[in-house]
Amino acid sequence: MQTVSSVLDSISDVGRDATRGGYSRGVFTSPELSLREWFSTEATARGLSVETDRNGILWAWWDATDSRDGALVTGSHLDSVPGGGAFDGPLGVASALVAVDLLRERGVRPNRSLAVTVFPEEEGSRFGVSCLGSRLLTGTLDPDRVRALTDADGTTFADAARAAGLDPTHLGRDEQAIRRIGDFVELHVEQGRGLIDLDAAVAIGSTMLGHGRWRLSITGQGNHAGTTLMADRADPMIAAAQVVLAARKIAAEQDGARATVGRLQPVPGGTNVIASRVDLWLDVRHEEDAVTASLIERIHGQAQKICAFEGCRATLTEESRSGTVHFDGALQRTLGLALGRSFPGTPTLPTGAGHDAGILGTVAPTAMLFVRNPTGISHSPEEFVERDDADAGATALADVLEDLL
Ligand code: HGY
Ligand code: MN
Ligand code: MN
Ligand code: MN
Repeated sequence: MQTVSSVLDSISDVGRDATRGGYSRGVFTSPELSLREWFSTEATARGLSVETDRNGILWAWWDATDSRDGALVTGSHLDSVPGGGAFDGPLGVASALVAVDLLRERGVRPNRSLAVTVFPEEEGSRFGVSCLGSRLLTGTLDPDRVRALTDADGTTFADAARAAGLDPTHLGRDEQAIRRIGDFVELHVEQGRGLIDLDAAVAIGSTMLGHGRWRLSITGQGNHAGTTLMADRADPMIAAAQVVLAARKIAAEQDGARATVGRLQPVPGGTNVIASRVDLWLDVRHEEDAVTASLIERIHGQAQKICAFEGCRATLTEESRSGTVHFDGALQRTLGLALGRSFPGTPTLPTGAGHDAGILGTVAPTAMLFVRNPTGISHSPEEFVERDDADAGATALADVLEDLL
């Protein structure tokens, strides 16, 4: 039987990013499309029947009963951040496939169907909106807005989805899919230091930090770097630099807050050109949704003041937002009991990262399992999971699925 590591080894060359390091597997780009192919092959080899739904979500079915309604669903995502690690997403998918092998080996006869799923654009790295697939499924995103989303090259989501074999006119809330999700359990690599500090291989998710993404466009006066005196400039890059520092200051003064500018794009982006515009993206998170709202408000207010002083203008656009999620209590207890057999004393752990399980929590009970990452680093090539911990995760997932089937 395959181990999680051997399943992951089979995709370890897909989407390697020679420039950034790590992996760049944007949704519906060729690396992610080949991972979708890989998933279908792996699932089919396990006797699962694979379907793609209207929103591009892959479902691999163990049809244990004559209905798929109220099924037990597990899975994660295969898209990555640019230069991301090997485990964020794929660990959950590979562990679900190995958990199916374990259930079969144990001779488990499910009382309901089981589906292993892959959600598209969880990272929102190509089209900007995180958990795009699960937001479409639950109807919390306007399909017209999604169709018009564009990537860095100006390709629309509609065109990318069509090229991937979807009919973009069918995007949107999927009542059948919602009926089919009886419970959803997602296994994921831990993206912080929690399991290092707890000295445990596996934890049950307790809460998921609320988070939002905003685009701030700062316009100034593009001009020549040599002929424009410093006093005569309205340089959006100078304003942007101050906004980045202001965001850091505002978040640092708010207990538990996180504010990140990981992406900043000057236009036109010439070495000898004073930018006419700078776009930057704010990722702001806090456990209390009202605090997240006030943080972005304060950062925006500061940005307006900075721009007024620098002779620039700032426009803020919200790209996506999700409230803090408290995972389903009953499901958490079931996970605790299931893990009690082989993983006594499994801790619970809050996550600062967002996941599809958070979005799906609006339509079904959801829970998460986290697997130790000994570097405590994620969204980076340094993200890691030891082989034994990866297999412990799959065993833990199989224990949980067995009790829920
Ligand atoms: O951004 C996040 O928190 C997740 O990794 N998509
Ligand atoms: Mn991620
Ligand atoms: Mn993830
Ligand atoms: Mn010139």
